[in-house]
Amino acid sequence: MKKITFIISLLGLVMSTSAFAVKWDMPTPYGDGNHPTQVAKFFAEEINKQTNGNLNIIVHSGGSLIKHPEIHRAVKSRQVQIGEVFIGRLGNNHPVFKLDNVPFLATDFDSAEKLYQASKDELAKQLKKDGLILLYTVPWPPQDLYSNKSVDSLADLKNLSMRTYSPTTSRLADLMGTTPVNVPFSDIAQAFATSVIDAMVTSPSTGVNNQSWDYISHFTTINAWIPKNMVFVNKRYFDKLDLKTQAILTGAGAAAEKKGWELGRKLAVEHTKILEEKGMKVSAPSEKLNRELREIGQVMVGEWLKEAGAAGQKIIDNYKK
Ligand code: PCA
Repeated sequence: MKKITFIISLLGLVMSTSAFAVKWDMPTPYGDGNHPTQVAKFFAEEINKQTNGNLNIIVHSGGSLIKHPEIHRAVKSRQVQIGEVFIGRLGNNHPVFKLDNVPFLATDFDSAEKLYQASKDELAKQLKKDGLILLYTVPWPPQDLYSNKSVDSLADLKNLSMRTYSPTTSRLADLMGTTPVNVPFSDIAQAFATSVIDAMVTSPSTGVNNQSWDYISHFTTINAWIPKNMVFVNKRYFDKLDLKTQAILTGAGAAAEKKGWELGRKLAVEHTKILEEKGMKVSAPSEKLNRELREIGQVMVGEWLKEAGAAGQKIIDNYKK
């Protein structure tokens, strides 16, 4: 009798934990030193904890499982269950993804949050068309200008090669009178060292994570825009979870988003300070440069509205409300 009780309780134990545990792979594009990946790990740990290991999400950072350009497709085609991408990369799929990199529209965190809220429904709607559910976003600090000389006006950048990372930033490089060169995050140092690029617009965090002080001298705080990463899950996999687990996943997404936005704000300050401490020449843009860049911003918002039509106008109206 004792033996039977033992076997039954053992069975119960096995059933309540690992025997039915679901394992999900979560590819992320950036390495462990980057805050979006730290947020992804926090998100996965929360779910693991709250489900007693029944939903075990494994974060594969830095494109180790799937390279950045393939992650969206991999989740869409159910090769993996969940993943993270830089929103602006998908710019050619739909204008709402382009909006994430439009410069001089939302240049501080309060505005960026407002723009996110105004565009969130459209973002979720476009993901849904691919069978994906938006779980959370993580912003990068504002995008600033890295160069190897002081830049007083756009004339100082003329004909230089500018690193880009999305369709919108390629257009920006054009309008700045520079030559756009698409360089992935992991190749930045190499691209500067071999003179493939002379300048870039990205966050202070990118510089800190790539030790930019070793090969770039100037950092101008143009605060051009605040782009985001997003994490989405394939709906078919989400629907297979019981309701309680679904709620845990959504809840952990909300907690990750809160943490991500707090981190973005914090790192904007901390990482700019590190660049300065490491010897980069950090300065605010001149009035002339500011004016020239804002004019480009207006052109790009105009172009975006033309492309995005009524849905785009609605987002901008809501943002400006
Ligand atoms: N860093 C990433 C995306 C935006 C950012 O600040 C990059 O430069 O690729």
